[in-house]
Amino acid sequence: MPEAVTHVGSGKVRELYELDDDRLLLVASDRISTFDVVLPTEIPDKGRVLTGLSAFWFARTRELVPNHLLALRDDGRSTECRRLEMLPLECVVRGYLTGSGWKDYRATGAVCGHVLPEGLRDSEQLPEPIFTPSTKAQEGHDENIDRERAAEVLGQERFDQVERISLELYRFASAYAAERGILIADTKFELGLDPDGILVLGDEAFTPDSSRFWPADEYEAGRAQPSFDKQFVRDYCETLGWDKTPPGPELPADVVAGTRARYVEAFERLTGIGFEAYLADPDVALA
Ligand code: Q0Z
Repeated sequence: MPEAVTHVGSGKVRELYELDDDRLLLVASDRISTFDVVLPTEIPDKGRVLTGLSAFWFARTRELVPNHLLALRDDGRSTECRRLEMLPLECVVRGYLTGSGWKDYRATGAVCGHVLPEGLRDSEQLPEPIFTPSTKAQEGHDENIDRERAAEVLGQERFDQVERISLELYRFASAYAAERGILIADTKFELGLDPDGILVLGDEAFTPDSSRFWPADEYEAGRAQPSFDKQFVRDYCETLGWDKTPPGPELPADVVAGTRARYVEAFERLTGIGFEAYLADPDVALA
């Protein structure tokens, strides 16, 4: 990054810089987190895989909703984006019952105000995908909020639009991915407004960090599902008796190599693009 830019934010595995008044630079690192802890060992090319996947989905969903992507840089991990006024909630869509959705369902029979049929099992596909927004926590976990509260925060009309677009995006990407052997169990996006008040998709979209990717050929309701990308890391961490508080463990070379291969496999299956071709020219992801 030769130009002088101001660092404006850090995520667990990404950095955000200001290019000018209207543009941000989003840089995906090779850091990986598991059980909410960032590990000291990086996964080579993970940031490029996630940036390429996000760019691929932005290009393919632009007819559904405009997005913030202005340019992909040659490093394959940095994107120049339009600066938006982000909505004050996370847009979550669930097609399967897992994570906090499964927890809330077991406790109350409902998720974010969606009352669900009785007798659903862990990881079961829902009759219909549901929009389950959450608050943006400064620290710790986002908290699910019900549709009524979300409609108060956004206003009813904007809420209806955000829900409709979120469901359309999920239906499109989950159908596309399922044909390629990957189930997108759930996903989280961030939407923002451009200076004209137009709703724009920001942040990242349908990456394995913003979604749960499950291998379709191993799917079976009634139990927790293996993660497409992080399962080797989780399995290795479980062998250590680590208490899942920082600092996390270093990863051995075979776990790093296996995990890198899974990220590259997800990229290639979903995009149909060879990862080497992406590295040679990231703009192939947009074609
Ligand atoms: C995204 C985040 C990251 C830390 C702000 N187009 C946009 N306009 C305005 N704000 C954002 C975006 Cl993408 C925005 N985040 C999330 C990303 C590091 C926080 F890489 N925060």
